[in-house]
Amino acid sequence: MSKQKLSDNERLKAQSNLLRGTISDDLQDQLSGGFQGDNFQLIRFHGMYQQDNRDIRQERLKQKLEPLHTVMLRIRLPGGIITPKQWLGIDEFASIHTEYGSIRITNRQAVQLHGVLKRNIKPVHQLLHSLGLDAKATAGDVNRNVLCTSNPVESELHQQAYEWAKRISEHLLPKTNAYAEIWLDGEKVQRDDENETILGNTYLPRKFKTTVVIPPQNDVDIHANDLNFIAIGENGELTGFNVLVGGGLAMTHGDTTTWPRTATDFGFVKTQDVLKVAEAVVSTQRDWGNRTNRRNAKTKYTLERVGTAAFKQEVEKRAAITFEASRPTEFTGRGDRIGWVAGIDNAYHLTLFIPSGRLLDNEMKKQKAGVAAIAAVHKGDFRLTPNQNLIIANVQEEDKATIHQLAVDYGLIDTSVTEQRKASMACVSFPTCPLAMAEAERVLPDVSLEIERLLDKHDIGDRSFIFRITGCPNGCGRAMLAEVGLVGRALGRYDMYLGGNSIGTRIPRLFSSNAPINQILATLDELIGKWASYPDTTIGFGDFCVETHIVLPVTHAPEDFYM
Ligand code: SRM
Ligand code: SF4
Repeated sequence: MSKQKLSDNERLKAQSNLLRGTISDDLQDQLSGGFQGDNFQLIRFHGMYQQDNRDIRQERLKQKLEPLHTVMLRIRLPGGIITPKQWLGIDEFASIHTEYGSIRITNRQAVQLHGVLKRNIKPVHQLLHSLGLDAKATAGDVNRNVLCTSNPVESELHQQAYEWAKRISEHLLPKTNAYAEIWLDGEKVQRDDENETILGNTYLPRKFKTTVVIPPQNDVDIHANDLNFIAIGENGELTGFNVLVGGGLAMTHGDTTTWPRTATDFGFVKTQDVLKVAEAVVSTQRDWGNRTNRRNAKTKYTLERVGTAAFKQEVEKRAAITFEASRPTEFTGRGDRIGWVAGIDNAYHLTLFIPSGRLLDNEMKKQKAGVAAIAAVHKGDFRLTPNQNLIIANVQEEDKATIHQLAVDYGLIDTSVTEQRKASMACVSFPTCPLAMAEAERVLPDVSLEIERLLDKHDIGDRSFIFRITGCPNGCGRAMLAEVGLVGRALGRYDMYLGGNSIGTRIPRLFSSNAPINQILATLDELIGKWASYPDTTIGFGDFCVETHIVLPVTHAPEDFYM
């Protein structure tokens, strides 16, 4: 492989002077709203993507205007925890200085601000800094925002697990001073003082994703991630983690050298070895990952190419540890428990269902204003969930009524939301995502309504299945871990995958290709009808599809994925 030509991103990283490029010069050029040349890619390492509004792109082209360039900025929040004060700062910026005026909770527990004009980019980074936040490494070929199971009631382990998510995130951050210099007017440092010992001077071959998860919840969807730490506790004390490596969901239509893959179990490690193991997995992928073909550059492909045993052995060597046998664990679900729950610490937590994580005020709803109103009085914290919802966490008994009333007043509590709707997810897609092939977030409400009608029609309105739509095969909506997953092909047309399971441990299989939504719904009508009349009424829809041979299970992707 070393003889093959490196991908252009490798040149770009090598020539970037540790991620500085000429971003500062580009910032001065207010004639163009965009970033030029390598800087277009380099700003990603600083948490930003250049975008334009695709709804008005053609119109601007007709008028011979440059696309209205803005950036989408992604804020790093390990474990998704944010204080009310930080939220209020972001909320004000989103209202005044972004094209869409929205806050988007992502399915990796981060916040995205869409439509930030060039002149507002430096101010927003400075604002984040003043709030104790940053956008470091939320994009680019680095370790991204580290996820942690969000439900604080689930176990006494949450605080300990969350601390690990934060530590792993900090430990694996780029060490370059570029972010401080460019955005925070930080002092320039001597290049010799910057040492990218973990990521290397050309960073990773591709994006890298890490989670910390507390069974029985698999809300973080471990199999979408390169590196996972499954918390193991004894009597409320965290003793260590089972480590899983090499998950990932993206593929490319028509390219069978790309596929989704579940992560491989490497074994158990004690807490004292966590950072060593994280570093060893990252550095093995750094050195062994494919730097010639970005389509095959993620850890999942490295594992398949070198073999899982060889990769694991190398990690053990680098971390100077031996994995013990994984401890038994069981996942039972992935969803959020919407509504109030009592925590173990005499505090209460209110999980709000936020459709596709989009907080936006308009004539119909004022949910963004509602969260801001809660933030103004809330003394606990907020937690963003990997299902794009929001938890008002650590509410004291005496404050419960106030918070509840605010949530009701602003339409943040809607008891009519069905279990099916709660089990559904979509990626952002149009109008901001430049890679979108089909709608996702914007069609989810209508498609969900139709699915609810089908469940009612077959008298099983009390049942639900994990349903996800993703606007292209990059798979951001994690459709490739759904019981029914739609993957965009073209406007209005989707591939339908069936046979994932409710706990997210099985990849679904292609059932129909390039179909319009009405055809997909007609197929679902028939299949849901069969599910409704199946004697075992406890079986999930994905398992039903496998058990009745509607699809063959994918037992070992990649081998049997394209069968
Ligand atoms: Fe993603 C690229 C949105 C989670 C796989 N993703 C993008 C971009 C930045 C488009 C781009 O490159 O220009 C999208 C921005 C759209 C917009 O306008 O906001 C985008 N991805 C999202 C989010 C916001 C979806 C959401 O609705 O929540 C999620 C942000 C997470 C975060 O906070 O960091 C998001 N993306 C995912 C996931 C799911 C996950 O990680 O749990 C995946 C599949 C898992 C995986 O990585 O295998 C995912 N996104 C991708 C890929 C394909 C990567 C690959 O392996 O080939 C791309 C394209 C790329 O990297 O080249 C991509
Ligand atoms: Fe965009 Fe595709 Fe990701 Fe959806 S899946 S946000 S369309 S890159």
